[in-house]
Amino acid sequence: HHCQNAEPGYTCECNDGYEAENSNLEGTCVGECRQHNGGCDHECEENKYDEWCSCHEGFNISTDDWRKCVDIDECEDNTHHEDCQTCVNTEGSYTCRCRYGYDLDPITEQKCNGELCGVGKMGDDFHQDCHECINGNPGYTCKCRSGFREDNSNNEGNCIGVAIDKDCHTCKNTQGSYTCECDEGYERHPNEKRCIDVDECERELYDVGCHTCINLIGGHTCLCNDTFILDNNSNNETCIGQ
Ligand SMILES: [Ca+2]
Ligand SMILES: [Ca+2]
Repeated sequence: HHCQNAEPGYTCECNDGYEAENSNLEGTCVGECRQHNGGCDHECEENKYDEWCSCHEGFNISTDDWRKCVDIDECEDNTHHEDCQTCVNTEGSYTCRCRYGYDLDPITEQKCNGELCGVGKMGDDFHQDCHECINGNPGYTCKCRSGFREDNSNNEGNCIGVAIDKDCHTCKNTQGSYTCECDEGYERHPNEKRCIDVDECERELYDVGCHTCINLIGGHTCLCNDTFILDNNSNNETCIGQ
């Protein structure tokens, strides 16, 4: 700190807390780094003029105390990797929480790797019944060939059979599509894959003993003339005399 000419070289007088070391021609003042690590949390550094503390990677010198090291919150100061979906600060570092369909990079643990469709294995990373895998965020969705519908309801998109109308009574699978068979009293809609009621009255598909035909969904019944009643034994589709 203060040098005096000497023979040979020079000697030093040091500030409080420092010791002169004149074992070589370059007299230096040795501070407390050699003793209690200079009070530094991490590293104590010094030269012949001064001493200072430095911190390991991921830490900064505290603004309150130059000896103290404080964790850098990489999440707060946005120095984390942009592919880190949810940044999680840790002491001296940070890691990431990844959304469904993404994995934490095993080497850095500081980004999320996704792209299930491009790099994934069919049947493993994405559903084997996914005809055309499209990377989503999160996960993926599927585009399906005609005759199939997309089921992305469970984050595990796939293409399932066909969209069966609830009014298709008995669905019969065909190559790439399906057809419907209908219960008695119904027939296939001329243009749509569903079953519709047959109007027996309009088509005169009723018994001669049915005095006034009344159409019902899935069947029909009759109004009977005076002194006649519906015949339960004929499914209420004819009138019998009392
Ligand atoms: Ca940190
Ligand atoms: Ca009917």
